[in-house]
Amino acid sequence: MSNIRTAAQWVSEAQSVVVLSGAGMSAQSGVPTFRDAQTGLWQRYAPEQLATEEAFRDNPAMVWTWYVWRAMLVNSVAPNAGHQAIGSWQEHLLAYGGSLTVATQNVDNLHERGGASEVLHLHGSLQNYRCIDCGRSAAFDPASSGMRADKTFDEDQALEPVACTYCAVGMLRPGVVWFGETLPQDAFHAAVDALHEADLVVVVGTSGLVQPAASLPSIGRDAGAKIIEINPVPTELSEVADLHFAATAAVILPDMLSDVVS
Ligand code: BV8
Repeated sequence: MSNIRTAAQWVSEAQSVVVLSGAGMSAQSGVPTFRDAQTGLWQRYAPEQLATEEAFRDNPAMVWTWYVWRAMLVNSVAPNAGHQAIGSWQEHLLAYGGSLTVATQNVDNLHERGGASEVLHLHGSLQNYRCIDCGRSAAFDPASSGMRADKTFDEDQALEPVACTYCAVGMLRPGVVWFGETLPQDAFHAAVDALHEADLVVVVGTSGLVQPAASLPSIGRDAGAKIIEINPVPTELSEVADLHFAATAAVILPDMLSDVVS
């Protein structure tokens, strides 16, 4: 039986599914993956160097501009066929007493805009902002910055950080998890709990380099779930997978799910 037929068979039998996604899930929507070469202002930095509190405190204007540009880009693109297939699959399972949990490393909202609900954001979200000093949540609309949502970045768009209107001391920071910061424990433990009950885990669009998220697929395997990986290239996680599709999310997910989603 072909791999796609095997996967479709597993999909038809699955009642408790977990989808673990990374930046590759959003690539075909036009959002650069996390380790794609940085453009413009950030060309000389690895993302790991920018996505830290230290980088923000050292150069708040540069890091703040990076996040506002990413938020504007996400708001200007659309969920792809892979996001939509996952949203429809979740709806199908819920209608028949099953469950599908999406646990994503992505800070965009494309799973939700593709129809998925109760999405677990292991690394936070670009939709939320808070004061880096007093911690108070703050409403911030990236469009208010006047920045263009271009696919690449022009340095003339550099922004000044936004001051907290509550304490008037701190600056607003994005509600993402920076390197060296702990993951939101409620989201992480909800993902672990779902993996303990899973009979099928689909790992899509992640290089498997960032911990502790990269350890999650093994929890599913140890709990007896079948593991499917979707990634154009082999990754750190490929040895955990029962099936690896060297393919892209927006192509293979609709194909694999064609029997269960309209
Ligand atoms: C923490 C938000 C406790 C910000 C991000 C062991 C245990 C615990 C921690 C560590 C550890 N070892 C090291 C650490 C430290 C660190 C870490 O993992 N470092 C790495 C670099 C080694 N981890 C942490 O700091 C975490 N915190 O553990 O707290 C602690 C505290 C102090 C000290 C120790 C421990 C916090 C990690 C979260 C960081 N924040 N994002 C932001 O976005 O700006 S991580 C960032 O990486 C994004 O969330 C991204 O999603 C994520 C993972 O990357 P991927 O999603 O995999 O993306 P990538 O570009 O790498 O790969 C894309 C893949 O898609 C590729 O494979 C490509 O082939 C594929 N692809 C491309 N196109 C497609 C496709 N696939 C399908 N279809 C396509 N079309």
